[in-house]
Amino acid sequence: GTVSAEEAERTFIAIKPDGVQRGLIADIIARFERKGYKLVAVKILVPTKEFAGKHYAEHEGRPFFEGLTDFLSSGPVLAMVWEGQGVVTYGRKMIGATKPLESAPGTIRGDFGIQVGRNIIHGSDSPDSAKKEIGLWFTPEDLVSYGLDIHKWVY
Ligand code: 3AN
Repeated sequence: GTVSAEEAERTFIAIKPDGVQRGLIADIIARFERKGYKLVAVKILVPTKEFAGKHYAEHEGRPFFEGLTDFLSSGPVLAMVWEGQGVVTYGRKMIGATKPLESAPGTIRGDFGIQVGRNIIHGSDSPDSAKKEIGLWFTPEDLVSYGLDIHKWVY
C-alpha cells in the first residue's frame, strides 16, 4: 500500500485529433483511471507540423511520415502522462495493435478504430521513449506528484 519506487513508472499517452474530434477523451481517460493508473500531467494543444515531426522523428523518411505529421498537427491533441506499475507495457495493451483491424476487441483501437492512419491514440513503446516523449511534450514542473487513496487498495 505504500508508494514504492515501482509506482513511479510513467508513460506518455496522447489522444490524437481523431480521438478528440470523436469525443473519446472521457472514455479513454476512464479506462486508465479505472485500471488504477494516476494522471500526473495533462494538456490540450494543436501541435505544429514541426513539433509533430519531432515526436515521430524515428519515422522520418518512411512513406507515411508526411501524412502522419500532417494528421497529428491537424487539430487538438490531448497530451498526458500516466503513472503506475507496468504502465508503459500495460498501457500499450490497453491501446491495442498499431492497425486497428488487428487490435483485439476491448482495446482502445480495437473498440474505436478502423484505419492505421486514424488510430486514435499514441502510447510510448518503452520506458526510454516514455522519458524522451514526456521531456518533449512537458516540462518537469508540469508533472504533479500526489498520493491517491485508491492506491491503498490497488497496490
Ligand atoms: P504505434 O503508434 O502503435 O506505436 P508506430 O510507432 O509503429 O505505431 O507508428 C506510429 C504511427 O504511425 C501509428 N500510430 C500510425 O498512425 C502511423 N503509421 C504506422 N505505420 C503506418 C502505415 N503503414 N501507414 C500509415 N500510417 C502508419
